[in-house]
Amino acid sequence: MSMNERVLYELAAADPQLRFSPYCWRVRLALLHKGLAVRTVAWRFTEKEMIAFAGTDKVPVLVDGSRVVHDSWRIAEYLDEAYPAAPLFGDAAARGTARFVARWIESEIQPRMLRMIALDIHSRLDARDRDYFRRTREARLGETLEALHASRETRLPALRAALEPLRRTLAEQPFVAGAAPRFADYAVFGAFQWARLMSEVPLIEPDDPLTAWRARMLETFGASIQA
Ligand SMILES: N[C@@H](CCC(=O)N[C@@H](CS)C(=O)NCC(=O)O)C(=O)O
Repeated sequence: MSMNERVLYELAAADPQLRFSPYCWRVRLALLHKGLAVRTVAWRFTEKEMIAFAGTDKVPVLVDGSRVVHDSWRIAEYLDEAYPAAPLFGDAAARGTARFVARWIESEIQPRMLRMIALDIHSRLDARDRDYFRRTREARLGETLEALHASRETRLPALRAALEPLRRTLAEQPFVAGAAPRFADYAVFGAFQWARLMSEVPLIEPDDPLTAWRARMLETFGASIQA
């Protein structure tokens, strides 16, 4: 790896081109936002030694020349510090509110999504990751992947209801951050990208303001996020 190279380690499915981590998508969009080129590396759950140099067992990991940063939020803060043009947050107050959006999505929305798509994720994983994913997620969720899958229709209304704050926001303004997309949008988009790429389950209805927002996001970023 050359000294000035920028590399992003991203979670991949059996198909190495299928990158599905919600946290990795946040960073991919942040880099696009800033117009920074990156080489991405496919990483699997069980390849812990590949990212041990970064002092973590989770992706995303960004290597930017001599800097190594992990954790999507810390990577976003690092990018704004190192490349102030095209800010991901704005001022400190906007960053504070974006933090709330990211933490809300992680704690309230992604766990609900995971319960709906866990078996679909499992079926798309590389063979060497499947046992690890099943063991860790069944322990975390307290049910088998099959049991979660069988009851997912009954949980869909509660997920849609939980999205109401977002729905009301996007009925009043085009993006989560306001007039244009910023990191708060990328935090939300990562979750939907994860679900969309790994499962067929329709989480949002066609006439939902969230559907129109997602279309605006896909339009803004084009082919690079439509995989
Ligand atoms: N707080 C971290 C969370 C990162 C995270 O949970 N990454 C998942 C992929 S979505 C991971 O690498 N998990 C490894 C594992 O479960 O062993 C961030 O925002 O980057």
